[in-house]
Amino acid sequence: NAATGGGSDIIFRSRLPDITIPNHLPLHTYCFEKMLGLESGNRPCLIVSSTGKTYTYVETHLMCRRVATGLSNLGISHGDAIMILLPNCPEFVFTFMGASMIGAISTTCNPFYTPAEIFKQLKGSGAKLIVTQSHYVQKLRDLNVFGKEEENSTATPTSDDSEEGRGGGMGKGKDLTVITVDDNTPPENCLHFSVLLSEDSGPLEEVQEQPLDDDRKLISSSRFDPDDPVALPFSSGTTGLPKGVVLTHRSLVTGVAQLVDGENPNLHLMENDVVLCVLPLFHIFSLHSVLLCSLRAGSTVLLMHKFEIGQLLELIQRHRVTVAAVVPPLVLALARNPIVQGYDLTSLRVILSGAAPLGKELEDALRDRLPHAVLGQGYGMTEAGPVISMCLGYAKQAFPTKRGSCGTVVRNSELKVIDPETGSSLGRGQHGEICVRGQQIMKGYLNDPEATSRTIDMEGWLHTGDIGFVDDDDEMFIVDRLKEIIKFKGFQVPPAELEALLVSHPSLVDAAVVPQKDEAAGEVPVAFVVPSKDVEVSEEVVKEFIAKQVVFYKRLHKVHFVHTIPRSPSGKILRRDLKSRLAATTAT
Ligand code: 4UV
Repeated sequence: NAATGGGSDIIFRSRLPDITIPNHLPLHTYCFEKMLGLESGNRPCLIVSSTGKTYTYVETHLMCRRVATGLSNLGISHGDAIMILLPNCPEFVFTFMGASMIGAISTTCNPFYTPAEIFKQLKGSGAKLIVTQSHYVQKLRDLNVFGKEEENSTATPTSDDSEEGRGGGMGKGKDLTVITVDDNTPPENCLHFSVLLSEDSGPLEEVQEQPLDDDRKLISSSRFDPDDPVALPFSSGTTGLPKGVVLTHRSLVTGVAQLVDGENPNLHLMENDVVLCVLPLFHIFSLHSVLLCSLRAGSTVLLMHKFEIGQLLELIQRHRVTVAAVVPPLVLALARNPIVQGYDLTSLRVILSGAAPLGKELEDALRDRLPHAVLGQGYGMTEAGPVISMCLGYAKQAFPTKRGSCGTVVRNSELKVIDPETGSSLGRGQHGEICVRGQQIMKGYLNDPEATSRTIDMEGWLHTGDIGFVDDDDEMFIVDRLKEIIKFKGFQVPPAELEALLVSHPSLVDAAVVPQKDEAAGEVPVAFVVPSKDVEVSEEVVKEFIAKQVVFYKRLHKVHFVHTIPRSPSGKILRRDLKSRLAATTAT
């Protein structure tokens, strides 16, 4: 029985035994550890779906090392942050792993973001270099990040950022290097990715595990601490604006090992697996559970630049894809789109859905279509490093699982369910807030100790803001969300960000944004706004005002005009009231 009462807490654990995890290693050393040998080194590591170009493990590792040297030559060193502003492509992988090799930190950013959204992440992360594609460079020009020559010729990012955008921090631009990866000549003031690949740059001082018996290494410039940050994705967590989530080498190595290491791995990936990488690598689900897990296991990653159902089906058929990580809207497409029947998808043996709730009917529908595949869910959160629970049907020696389950807590980790009011821990079948503890969780939010201590308590428990329960077979079910976040097709929509934009409109005095259920997207953001006295403002104007400033999935789907926003005595928006008001209006 995996539930034990440690002190007064009822703690749930995996059905798989704990394993030894080499989380003293740097992430890149750990990921490439098994695959650089004579035989395995020539196995395919990355396939670029648009061109069919393949990189073996040895080639991939070499490219990562060259990029590490190149970054270093451009002045990036241990502890520096760089931004990866790219769709899925091999350069994403080379840059991320190359940065890891020199102890630098990658902040991964959505290239579809508006200039203002990119700017906030750039400023928040303190990134010194950006790797992107030529056609996103204009967004950076709008931010005035290119220094003197362009200082007077660009637009301000947004009304609320304009001062910082022009004056301080990133806006100065002189310290920022922009690198483009496409074949074209790089735009003005940018460098081409090939500058990172020069071969005559001398030996690389790769960060290495700290040898206990070698004093020379201790004084080398490549000092490495497993608690150094390596990735800095942004997430709004349980409340507020997006924040930098500090994931260290130790957290990511632990997280990957919890899934793919051990005699009976929870997610059994093999060298002959072809793993579909269609979910964006800038999100932690794909970065961790597709890319890093595949590298460690020696599988092949099929990189898809963007989602298009016909192309996706064709690729699964052509490359005999065996493992697919998906989000519920993709399950919907696979289960319901009639064109699916025209393709041979029998190679698929594992379908992993995550990042948002998967309806049981949808699960059944896909299972009917693909009876030979194991369909299940993983439940994760950027801050949790990221995987909290994973379907045990994917284990080498699989366990039976139930529909609707989000898996079982991963090994080498503890989970408890608490009463959100009292904080006391609850037993099986009881609904409460999910909390998780283990070496995989984030170190904290970057430069935000307050938000960190609100999320990770004194005993090391990370409070997820999700409501769920654990059943008699140790399976987890998520039933609700305490926290503010809205999930549009698995993408985060932080209400606080939209509310701040709404109240910056001269005709609005107060605003609240809540999720509304939606068949295709799961949830969509809708706003309640209070207009200024005697001012006429239309729904279209408000929608357009937001649409101009945010990425497509944060756009408002409906605006309700109200006299007041319900708030608690302390001023907190009573979101539940608004959500039930919404449920009542949509029901009629
Ligand atoms: O921070 P985030 O955007 O993070 C994620 C990560 C999901 C992952 C990661 C690795 C995996 O292997 C995997 O299977 C899934 O989504 O958003 C975190 C919030 O998303 C909701 C929940 O509210 C989290 O706190 N969420 C994530 N997965 C599920 C989910 C799920 N399976 N069912 C319901 N809600």
